[in-house]
Amino acid sequence: MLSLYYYPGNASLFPHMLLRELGAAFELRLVDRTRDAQKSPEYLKLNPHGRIPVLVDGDLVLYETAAIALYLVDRHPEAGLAPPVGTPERAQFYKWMVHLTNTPQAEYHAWFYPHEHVLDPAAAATVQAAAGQRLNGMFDRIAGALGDGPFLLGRTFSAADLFLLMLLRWGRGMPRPPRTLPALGAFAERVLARPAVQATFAAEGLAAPLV
Ligand SMILES: N[C@@H](CCC(=O)N[C@@H](CS)C(=O)NCC(=O)O)C(=O)O
Repeated sequence: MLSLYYYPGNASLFPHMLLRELGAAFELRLVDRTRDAQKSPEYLKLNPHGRIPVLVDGDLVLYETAAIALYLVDRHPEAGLAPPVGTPERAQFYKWMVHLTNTPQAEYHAWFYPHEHVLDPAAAATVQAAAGQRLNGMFDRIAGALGDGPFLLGRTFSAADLFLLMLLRWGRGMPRPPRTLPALGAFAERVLARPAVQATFAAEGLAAPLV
């Protein structure tokens, strides 16, 4: 049985959606961020960085959202949530997985936690505003690449689309939420309509607005 250590709406949302899309048997283990459980000695044994999520599969303990997703799609090739290994389509899938994790996902850290990016607390507001501008540019370019899609890889739905949905959700409180870009708004509706995605949001108790 797989165990996913999660907190509602956190980076664990993506692997949680993916587990449901794959039809895998798994259990959820709440990491109570309200009590800083992600920094507890027990949790730090799973992820010394004190970050959510972690996936446990038998003896395997895995952190980093993108790595967890890549592992899961490889374990369930029959689900077709990633193109076959060694194909140009698989290369594009890797591109999106890596881009989403090291560009918008990383930038969100400066948006949500600007005080961790400054030595002078007075500079935090400027750092946050700059992160917001950079995120806007990133989502403009993602929207341009997506076009009418309907998905990041074109006609084929993949795990990368779940990743993008989570990142769109994280921007729902920004001055210009990414869903306001027509291509991204239509994409979000498309992915949110999937039964596994709806089940995930319900299980995490996430209420509207979802993105
Ligand atoms: N690169 C990591 C980042 C994970 C991450 O930053 N998770 C956040 C929640 S979205 C977290 O655990 N924050 C708690 C903390 O930093 O104390 C991944 O993708 O797994």
